[in-house]
Amino acid sequence: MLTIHHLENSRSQRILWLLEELGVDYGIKTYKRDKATSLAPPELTAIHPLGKSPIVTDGDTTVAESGAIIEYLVQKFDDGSLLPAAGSRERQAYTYWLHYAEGSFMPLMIVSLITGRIENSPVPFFLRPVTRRIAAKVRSGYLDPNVQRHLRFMDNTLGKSTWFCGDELTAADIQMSFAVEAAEVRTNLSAEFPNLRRFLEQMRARPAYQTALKKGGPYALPGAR
Ligand SMILES: N[C@@H](CCC(=O)N[C@@H](CS)C(=O)NCC(=O)O)C(=O)O
Repeated sequence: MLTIHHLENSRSQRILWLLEELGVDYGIKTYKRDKATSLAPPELTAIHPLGKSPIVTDGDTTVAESGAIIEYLVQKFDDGSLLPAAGSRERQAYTYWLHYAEGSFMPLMIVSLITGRIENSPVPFFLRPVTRRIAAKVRSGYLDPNVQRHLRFMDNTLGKSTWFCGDELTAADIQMSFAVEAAEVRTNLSAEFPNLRRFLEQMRARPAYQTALKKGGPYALPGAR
């Protein structure tokens, strides 16, 4: 049976959503984060050397990396509903957003998470102005302008169609779901970005998303501030 190696409160939640949309029979092996460090437990490295989640095992095949897992599952199980037709404009958009989520946007969310940790780290009081200053410099000089540009870009895209690649849900939207959820907790997704808010609402309204949440257990992403 196909197994998803699912780390609690993590991007593997979107693979559960995809599996539910596809109607695939699968098993879940859940892993808990270390309470102090939030890192994945060492057992995951027995499944894949990097020890990150998601990982899917299917017979003697092991697939890691969300985008690669999505491609594997769509190729194997999709009947054409979550993958736009080859050669279409929607397909080009699909390839773009499938890569963009982890390739361009998530690195910014990781920098945001780390910057927040530096800001809030328990350092001796005389060092606090220094760590705060470093964090503020990263935010003003790099993070904030880049994040704003990306949020505007994503929001503008969703201003032109219901989903990222057109008016139908695709597996690239499922890949993007975690990116937008991370933005929700790590940035001010203010009224300035109404289409991103609508995206979150419409994906959360899908029965498959809700079933995946029930199966995956508690799901809360750490914020940055
Ligand atoms: N680009 C990879 C990222 C994998 C990743 O960093 N997963 C996180 C979960 S959100 C993880 O396993 N973190 C625990 C750790 O680093 O120990 C993917 O999309 O699969």
